Amino acid sequence: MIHPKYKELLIRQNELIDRNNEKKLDGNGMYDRYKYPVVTRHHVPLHWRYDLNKKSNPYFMERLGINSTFNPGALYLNGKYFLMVRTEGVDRKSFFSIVESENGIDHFRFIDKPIIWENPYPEETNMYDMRLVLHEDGWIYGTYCSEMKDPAASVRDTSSAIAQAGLVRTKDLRKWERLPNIVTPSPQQRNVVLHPERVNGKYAFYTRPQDGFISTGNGGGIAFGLVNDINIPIIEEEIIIDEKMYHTISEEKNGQGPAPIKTEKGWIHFAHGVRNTAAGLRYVLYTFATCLKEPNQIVAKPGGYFMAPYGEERVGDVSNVLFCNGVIVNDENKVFIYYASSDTRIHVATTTIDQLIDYTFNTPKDLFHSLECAEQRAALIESNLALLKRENKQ
Ligand code: M1P
Repeated sequence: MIHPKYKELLIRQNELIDRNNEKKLDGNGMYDRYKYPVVTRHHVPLHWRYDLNKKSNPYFMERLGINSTFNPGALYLNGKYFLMVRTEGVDRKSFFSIVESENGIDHFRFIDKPIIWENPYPEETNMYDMRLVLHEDGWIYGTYCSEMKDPAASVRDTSSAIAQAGLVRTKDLRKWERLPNIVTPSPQQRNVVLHPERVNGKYAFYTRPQDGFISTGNGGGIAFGLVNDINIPIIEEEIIIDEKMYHTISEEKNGQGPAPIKTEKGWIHFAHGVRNTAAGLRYVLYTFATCLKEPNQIVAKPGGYFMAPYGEERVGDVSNVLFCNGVIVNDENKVFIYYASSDTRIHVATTTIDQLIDYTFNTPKDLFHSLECAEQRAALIESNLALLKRENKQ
């Protein structure tokens, strides 16, 4: 017999999912934020968490609880908005599951069951942060972080880990094929993203070489590498295209977000930059553009960040983190930026291709030194004061 509490909780959950989202009114010309997160752990279906049977679960306990839902890959398919959610159980293990919405800003619902595929890597312990890409070869690929215990760690060391780039593909988001892990010259990898088109006839990847699991060490920066055969994904050479840099938003490390967006002016990339603070690492989102023909050549890069954690977004399991690995451009060229705050829940921000181009190509560069930055701002102030004077005279 179904526990009577189920119906009660289901009504409350449906109210949460059916609630309309609202654009916040304090937009900055770059994007608009929304009032409510689009996916939280409370959106996860009750029958994924509770044993509904009154006999085996008399207190209606959450038997397999969910801790958080974050860092989703995103895909626009047949006019619908899909997110591949990093769904983390209370046991700390993340798995992938899909939510779907008709309009991209609210009413996201989990579909089917957690995603499962045949696994040739029994040592893989955790998996997360999938980037979804509809490639020109017709497959939908997912690259993700495949994590395992460091086999070289001493018996007492129960936290050292190795991160590698996992690769899967599908045609329908239901049946998944696991390909071999992507091999690179670097000992560790996270934030590996497939470019949607072939480059020089090859599959192209953005990577993030790193020496350690948390610290990138000597390997910092977003890199670019080519693969001859996607079924044997080996990147022989990684060339850094956007390096981490002293006293910037990506002083500590950075990483490609979702696959770049193709525009008439170039590929627009979202990436995260990480800096150190007395309170720990701070993750923000920035953009840059690369050349249409050579997506490993940066042609524009605004100074500073595009988005940073704000208000309640600043608090969560890993506070002060804004992370984006999923973006959608719909048929009307409206851009949906799916970002997670503080490794806890998922939000959306909307903008347009025109706004993104204007922001990425016309925002002043980082000049790297305080006095030069002050001069840059003084020039803006002077030109504005002159404009105000002219207009006020009329
Ligand atoms: O906790 C913040 C982020 O840390 C890692 O990102 P990166 O590899 O760039 O440091 C990832 O574990 C990511 O999932 C997480 O949001």
